[in-house]
Amino acid sequence: MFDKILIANRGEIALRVVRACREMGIQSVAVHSTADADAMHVRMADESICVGPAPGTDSYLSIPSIIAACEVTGAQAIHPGYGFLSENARFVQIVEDHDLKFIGPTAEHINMMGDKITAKDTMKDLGVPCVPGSDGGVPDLDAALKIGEEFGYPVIVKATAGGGGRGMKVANSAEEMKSAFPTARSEAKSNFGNDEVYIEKYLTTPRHIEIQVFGDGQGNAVHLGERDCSLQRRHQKVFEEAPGPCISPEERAKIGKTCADAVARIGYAGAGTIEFLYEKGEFYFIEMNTRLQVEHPVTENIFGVDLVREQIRVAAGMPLSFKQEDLKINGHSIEVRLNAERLPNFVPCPGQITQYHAPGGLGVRVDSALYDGYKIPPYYDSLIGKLIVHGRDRPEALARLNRALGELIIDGVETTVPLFHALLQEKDIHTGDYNIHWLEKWLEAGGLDRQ
Ligand code: MV4
Repeated sequence: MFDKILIANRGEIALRVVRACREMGIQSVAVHSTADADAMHVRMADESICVGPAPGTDSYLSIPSIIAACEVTGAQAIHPGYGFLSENARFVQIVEDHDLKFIGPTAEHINMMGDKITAKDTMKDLGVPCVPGSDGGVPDLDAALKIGEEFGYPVIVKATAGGGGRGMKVANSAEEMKSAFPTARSEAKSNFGNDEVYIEKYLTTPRHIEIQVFGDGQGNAVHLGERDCSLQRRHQKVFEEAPGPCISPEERAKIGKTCADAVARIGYAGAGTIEFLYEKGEFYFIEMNTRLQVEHPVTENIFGVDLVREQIRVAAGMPLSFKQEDLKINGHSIEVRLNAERLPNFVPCPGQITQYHAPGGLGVRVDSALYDGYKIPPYYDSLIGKLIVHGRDRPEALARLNRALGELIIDGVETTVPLFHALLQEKDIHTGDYNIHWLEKWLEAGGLDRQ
């Protein structure tokens, strides 16, 4: 096992990794920008080192600075958290070239899933159900129009180098395809430096269901069920839950086994998330994320496992500490993202926290790097914490979320907390009757005003 791990991240996720390290008896090294010298992750780690000026590109994303920080502190492994360098295959290669361990999958697997056409081809070959559409890249408008006729409109044109909602164009007719295709292509070229695009049947009212998988890098893998992350605004998740309110135990076992078998076959190492659209009882693969996700705590809650601890064990060459048959779901968990943003337009709202009080009690977890007097810098993502509740069933989790939100105090900046109070008034949230468009439609209809 490693003696010392460097955490190439900030905020709540850096703190999350510090906690796993401490429980495992591993020394932790925080890195920070000049703007984060007073950050909680720096205070809580065993050591810290400055890696550059405030902008992320000059600090948390600076590969030479992160590698140098490992050499200076004697860290043997790097945990990337999410975002920043977590899915950067070039970084992983450089880490390995310096005889350090990257806590995550190989550069090869990151590249495979980073290219969305390759990811889909791979998954299809492994028996994972995919959205019907083009067989790989679509070279020109003529070919695009043929695909449109074959599968029927609406279809969606996606950049192979895109993902997470970036670089997509919907075409409702052949006429619309005449502009959607060239636009998608030129936007892909300018945004990603790669103009290759593919086409899928556009699913109009799906849910976003993602399967948590975990591989040991030796050909063994398990799944840890699904999360429903359909409540999103502009591809930013705001509310996530596990298990999915609409997924039966039989469906879970079937899609879960398909996913676990797929990642086992490719020899995948560490945590991964296989994203699906789910409509009318069918799963359609869209993308795989090769990192630990923001919403991993809901899965940890219902399975009673520490996913960061498992990531570290697997990176150190140890086996998974559980087998598929050990993994049983206990209750229901919901996460809400606490962002320093001003409603109703979700405008980032950095500034000083004048008062902070975290809720507590049975079934309440707060993953946050906030403290009284903390000054949220304007340079990074607006996520300032996550409130995660666990109950014996979904109604209990919702009641506990309501109770915990009532105890939470964050003063000095505006946050997304009022959004969750409003959502908890909605019948559809209580029945679980929502899809990927529900939140944006509700916001447009003035959902926030009708409290
Ligand atoms: C789709 C789709 C409908 N049909 N693909 C958006 C993010 C990226 N991961 C994939 N996305 C979508 N792909 C087909 N064939 C609708 C979306 C989509 C979406 C997906 C998940 C969660 C929220 C979303 C919001 C808008 C569109």
